[in-house]
Amino acid sequence: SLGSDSAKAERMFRLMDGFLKNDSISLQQDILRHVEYTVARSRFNFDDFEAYQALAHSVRDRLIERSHDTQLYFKRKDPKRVYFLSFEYLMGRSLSNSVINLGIRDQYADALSQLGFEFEVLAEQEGDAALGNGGLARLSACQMDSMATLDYPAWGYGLRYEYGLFRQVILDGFQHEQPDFWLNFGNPWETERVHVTYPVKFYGVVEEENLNGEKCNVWIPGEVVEAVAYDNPIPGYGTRNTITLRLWAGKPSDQHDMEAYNTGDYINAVVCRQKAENISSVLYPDDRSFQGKELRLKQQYFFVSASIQDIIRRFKEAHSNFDEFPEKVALQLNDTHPSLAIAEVMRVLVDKEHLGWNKAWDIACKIFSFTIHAVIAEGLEKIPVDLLGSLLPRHLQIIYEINFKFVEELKKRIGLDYNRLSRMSIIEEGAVKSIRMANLAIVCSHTVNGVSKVHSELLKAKLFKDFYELWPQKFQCKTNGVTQRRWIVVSNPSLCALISKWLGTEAWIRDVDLLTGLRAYAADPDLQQEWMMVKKVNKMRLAEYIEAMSGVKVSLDAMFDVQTKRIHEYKRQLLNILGIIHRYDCIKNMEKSQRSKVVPRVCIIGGKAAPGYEIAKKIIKLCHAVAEKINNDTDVGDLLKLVFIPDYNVSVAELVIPGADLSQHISTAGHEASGTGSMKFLMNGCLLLATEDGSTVEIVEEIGADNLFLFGAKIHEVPKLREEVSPKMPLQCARVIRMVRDGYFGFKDYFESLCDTVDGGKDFYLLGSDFQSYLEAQAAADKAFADPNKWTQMSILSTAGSGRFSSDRTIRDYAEKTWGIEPCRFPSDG
Ligand code: 8GP
Repeated sequence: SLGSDSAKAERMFRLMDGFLKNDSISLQQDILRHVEYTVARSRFNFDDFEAYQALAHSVRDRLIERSHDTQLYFKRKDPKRVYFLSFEYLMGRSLSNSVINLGIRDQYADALSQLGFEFEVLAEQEGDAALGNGGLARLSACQMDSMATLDYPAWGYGLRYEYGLFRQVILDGFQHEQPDFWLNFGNPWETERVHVTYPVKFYGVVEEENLNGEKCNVWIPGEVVEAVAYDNPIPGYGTRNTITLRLWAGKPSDQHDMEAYNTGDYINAVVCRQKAENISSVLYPDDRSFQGKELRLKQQYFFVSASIQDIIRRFKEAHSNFDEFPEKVALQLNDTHPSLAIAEVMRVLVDKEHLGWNKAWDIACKIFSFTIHAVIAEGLEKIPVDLLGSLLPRHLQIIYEINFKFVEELKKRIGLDYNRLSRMSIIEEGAVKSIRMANLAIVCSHTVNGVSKVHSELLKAKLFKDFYELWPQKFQCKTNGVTQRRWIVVSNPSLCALISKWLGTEAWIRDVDLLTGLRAYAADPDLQQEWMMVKKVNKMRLAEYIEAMSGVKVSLDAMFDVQTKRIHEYKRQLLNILGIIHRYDCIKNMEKSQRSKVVPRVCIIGGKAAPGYEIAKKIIKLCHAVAEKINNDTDVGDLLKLVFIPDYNVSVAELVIPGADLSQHISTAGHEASGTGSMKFLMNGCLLLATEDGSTVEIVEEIGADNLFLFGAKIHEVPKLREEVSPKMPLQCARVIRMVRDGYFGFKDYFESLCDTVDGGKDFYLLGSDFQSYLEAQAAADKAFADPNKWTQMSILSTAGSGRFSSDRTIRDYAEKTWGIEPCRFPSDG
């Protein structure tokens, strides 16, 4: 018999022979074992994809060990934890990132080569996990990496969409969307926790009941869906800590089925089962505006309810008194999408835990913090009251109650200023009565964060002015950051090695401020020479990819000028394309003898348009039409090429960013909350051509205005420029628009409405008024590029100044100033 618990543990430990080993032979054995028993292929006959699967499973084993250690340690120490609620995560691939963070990349590469495989080739087999749209979603992924690396006791929560962001396919220059059924070949990283499931209720009615003489509300649901947990390990770098991203999937509830089966409606009962799975099936692909759709609301509540149940269960394992809840729990709302969590926490504390309203509200106000990623009011989520009332009747009551108490309090503070009261109310009256989710989040959260300095100031001065005047102390700024592990170490190994060589240490991978040490060598000819070599190798890799994707051969001597991000009018890809047409026009009209003076360019554009966003789709088509013309013009040759990179995603970004010389971040000032792409390019020594918007303003503070190319109207100038009755269209801009209108690139009628957005009298995004200064910035970039040493020095200084834009800094800031949590590091770095 096994006897006592410790004897049991002892014996199990001996049976398992300690932890998995990371020497070459053990790794080879593990991989082969997974080929044979997990992938179920013969170890004498398996292809690259099967080798990748086996490899991934062997890495996963190691992640699981660490994740168990971490969770046990957290449980023992019982620190305050942060729960990061985000509707979207853009994780991309996991293999390279995992082995690098585990510190066993070289061991794996060696083991694989002994088996006749190349690590890089197998890593290419992995598909992207694209459970998000753009900036916000990739930010969540970067922040998870930092939370793990900095040893914070954190959990990420989200939804396990079966269809991630659509795949972009280009046919004849037009975008088509195809479903991304990313789980087709299984997902080796996740673990389904069949026992971690929670019922999530929808519809039904609320009844008042009498509980020990007190009235209480009981919600009788009309539908119950089970949420099942899928855990994804997030390893930290240089630590054993491995935290968890828990994603929920819909599963039919037995409870609900029984009723249907009992009524004899067997077929309908089975159909109902499928309906449950639909909840988590598809990601909404629009990052522009909220969707007042029932399924979207269902998704939001589904993930919020399951997460809150999980958090409360964990709390109750160690505590019985809810007074301690705020000492143990911080809940971070990543934008408004999870803000139903506020109503849900209130419902659980009041209706189920019977704490009483005031006490419950006091607790809620201490645990929630909120970060907003939007700039304009139109981007804020509003949920029609009727929709919420039918789907979540009890939550609607709770939100009304929160609002009633808030407005009463407000009247005491500001008097009967009805305009202001109605602006601040959580309920918006009007044709469609709605819940303003941002107002709900602000009223309850102890902290409201913007994502860059200018964005945070705009929130205070415009979007949430009324709230700022009421609660100035709530408003903070947490400038975004990105993880240098993914964006240098994984995606640019040659630059990583070069930086470590010159700094004499790899410590910058955890302590990114050390990058400033590169400043001392920025003018050193040896470093410059090596730096240029690294860029060349990365450009070569990118050039091969471009040729494979588009058939266009590009010259490595040309400046690689990149704009990759979601396609939006405010991000002004159209300005870029008009600038390219202008450049083309200039080359065409130049004396042949002058052409040798032109700095050759490869213009690279990539990004997805929301499926229903017509103008954005026309911008993609225009890019292709212009590319077709330019790339086939022998007059122009290598002086100018334009390529559109299809299906831009995280793994494509990992290839594109290290190979860029110049990158464009040219939003109309006041429209980009932060921008995080610029930070990735900056880290990779790419020079920026940018407007003074979002985080660019802070980048300028860090690297100096001399080391990038700024142009365009400033934020405070924008409203005045918009007021001009008929905006001046500079001749050069008018000329290129005319070329498009006249059908120079074909599709005359199709592009008409696109041209109207610029010269149709409104020019809301100020392409016309910024055009001249855009061309000047481009000319300055050409001039700088013509001097390779100068350019390389600026490039080194860009990387050297990028430390402030690491998500490590952002997360430390959140931990200390917003969440009140401390590192909890597993005591070993083995
Ligand atoms: C983005 C902002 O547009 C960008 O400026 C910022 O850098 C990024 O968030 C991270 O803070 N916003 C979104 O991606 C966004 O609102 N997405 C919603 C559709 C989910």
